[in-house]
Amino acid sequence: MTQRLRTKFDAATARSNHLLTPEVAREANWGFAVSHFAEIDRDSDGFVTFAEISDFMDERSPVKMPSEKQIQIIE
Ligand SMILES: [Ca+2]
Repeated sequence: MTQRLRTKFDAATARSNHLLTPEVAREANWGFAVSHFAEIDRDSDGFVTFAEISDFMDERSPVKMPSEKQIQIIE
């Protein structure tokens, strides 16, 4: 998942110094990044870094692992 995201991000930002902007996302036909840009860009500086989109994807992942602290082992 992260590797695929990395590949997509790198491909999209190859000519933009590894920073994603709405224009770069649009040129790459990356609709998801275009439509969620404001949410992904947490510090609202107009650029999405890989760390930002990676965090965003982790948080909205449907297979998010429950916290280990919440798992009770029944003996
Ligand atoms: Ca940002």
